[in-house]
Amino acid sequence: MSEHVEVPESHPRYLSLLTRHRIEEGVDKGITSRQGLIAQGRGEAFDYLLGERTIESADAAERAAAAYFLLADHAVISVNGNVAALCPGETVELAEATGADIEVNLFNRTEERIERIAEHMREHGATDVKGLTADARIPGIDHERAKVDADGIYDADVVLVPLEDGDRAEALSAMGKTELVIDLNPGSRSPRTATVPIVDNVLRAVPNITDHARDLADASDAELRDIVESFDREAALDEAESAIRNGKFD
Ligand code: PTJ
Repeated sequence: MSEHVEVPESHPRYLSLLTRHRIEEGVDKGITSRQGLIAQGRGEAFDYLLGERTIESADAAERAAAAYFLLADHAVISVNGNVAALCPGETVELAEATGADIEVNLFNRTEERIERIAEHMREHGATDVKGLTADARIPGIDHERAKVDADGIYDADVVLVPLEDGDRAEALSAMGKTELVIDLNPGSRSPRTATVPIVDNVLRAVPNITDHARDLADASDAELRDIVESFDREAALDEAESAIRNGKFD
């Protein structure tokens, strides 16, 4: 069991410590995999170098993601053990603001963990959680992340995949889906494959996409299309890389 530590909000590393605590709790509750701890450490290092802020190009990517959500016929938010531990309520809010489905999809898949995550999402207000049927397969993947719901990710035209592994990102893109990827490492295969690479912490990115979606709720399809067409994915990746390489320690 993780030790319970009260972190004062005035602590300079408050958010980072709170995030670690949430991931630890996720592992204790059987929601997050132990590999999720390692993924969190990797993400934290990139976030530190980015200055733990949403850079301008990430905000533009988040606005483009919101526009894609609103233009979609069927959007799905893919949830893994880290996302469920870090931002369950915020993920439900994003689904509500955009009309997207929520589907649990795991790299280290066990039926028990799928059930626990679905229950955890329901406790945070989700009404329908997909991923339990797993009656379709993403072609070209030979691990557990290939298992999806036929009326969920398999059918979707737009999929948000936070903290993805590169294999599935490539396979989803080969299926012709619009992929919105949140990943703090701009060098990872998944943001490099994504239609919209969002180089930001999932904790900041998810609520910011929701804010943009609410802001764009009355926009016409022409305005939304204009936003997605003017988004430059290569420039977003370059800017994120340069922010990381040239950032200054405070
Ligand atoms: O719950 P499961 O079984 O589906 O497993 C989920 C993890 C994340 C463990 C699994 O997909 C995995 O091993 O992922 P990787 O290959 O470690 O990739 C995780 C990526 O997410 C890395 O590029 C990290 O930099 C990034 N990352 C980690 N924490 C965050 C993050 N990106 C955004 N926000 C974060 N908080």
